[in-house]
Amino acid sequence: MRTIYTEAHRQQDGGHELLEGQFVKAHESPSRADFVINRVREVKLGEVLEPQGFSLDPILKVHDKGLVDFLATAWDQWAATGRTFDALPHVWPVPGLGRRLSDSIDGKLGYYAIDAGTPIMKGTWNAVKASADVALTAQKLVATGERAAFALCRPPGHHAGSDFYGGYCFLNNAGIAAQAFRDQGAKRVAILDVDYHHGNGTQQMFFERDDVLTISLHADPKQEFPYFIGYADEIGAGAGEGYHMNLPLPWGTDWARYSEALEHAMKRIEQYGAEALVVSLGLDTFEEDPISRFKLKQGDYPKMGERIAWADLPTLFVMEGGYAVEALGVNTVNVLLGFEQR
Ligand code: FKS
Ligand code: ZN
Repeated sequence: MRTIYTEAHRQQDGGHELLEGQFVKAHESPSRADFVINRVREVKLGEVLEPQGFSLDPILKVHDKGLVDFLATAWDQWAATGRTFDALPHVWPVPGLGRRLSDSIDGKLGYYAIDAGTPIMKGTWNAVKASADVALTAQKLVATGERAAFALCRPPGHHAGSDFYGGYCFLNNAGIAAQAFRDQGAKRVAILDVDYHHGNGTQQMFFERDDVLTISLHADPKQEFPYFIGYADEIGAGAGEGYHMNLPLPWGTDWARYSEALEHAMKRIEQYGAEALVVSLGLDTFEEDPISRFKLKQGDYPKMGERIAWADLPTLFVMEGGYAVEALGVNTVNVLLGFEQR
């Protein structure tokens, strides 16, 4: 399978994130992609190609212009106040406070961001736009006949919704790609999210739609970020009722338990009759992940890839999370090799 990758991701290189009350070194770092691309090359997974440059149109199909304009200009607005460090929000429009869009960059950051873990710096927009281009380029390969492709996106995307960013994500690469499949004629598209964290942005984007089935397997929001969403009773609304599925799993989940949920998800995707599958591929379900609490092992990832392949669908893998960086390359490529085995 071919991989789409660009060095532009390096321009997203946050210093610190606010994690459980402390400023810690950002987990979502450029070295993550280095380990993955090195492993792709080491096992000769396939050709590695640069992304094409797309216009903003495919992004604006799923994201509000307000968010996109904000992301494109946020650093300049921040820097104009004389600040030389990363931009983070510190106040949020919770219900009861109102939600007016202030002229102040601090007001705007809180308006669009869901957390204080997602720093914006000078190169953020370049990296974010390039990451979406990576997804769109890989999507095109699959839409034009390749069985599968790997979009080595960084920064990740599944926490970003139509009008908000956060959780290390700015634009929803998987959602943008799924919409592109639709616009190119696929009647039904499925998104399977196997990142450890709930794909809240993807859920929000497609919640009222039946043409994109969204399924997320993740740590129970009773215990884990993003806390406020990701529960099993959220099944879609309006025309989308029955077309979203959350499979929350407890801390300590191992392959035995995980694979049952995956089986359930894959059966639903097969029954849905999807014409294309987008996989939000996070590897933070790994037992050694520093911010997560599942117990998947290195040898479980080929089995995950193999099960996904059984659906026999044109499949686009989109990189999401995974913070045990030294194992990230092996684990990611293990899923892709397992997929190809079938
Ligand atoms: C809870 C702290 C959580 C934020 C976690 C963000 C996870 C991001 C991700 C993505 F794929 F988007 F990168 N802090 N104890 O892995 O889901
Ligand atoms: Zn994650």
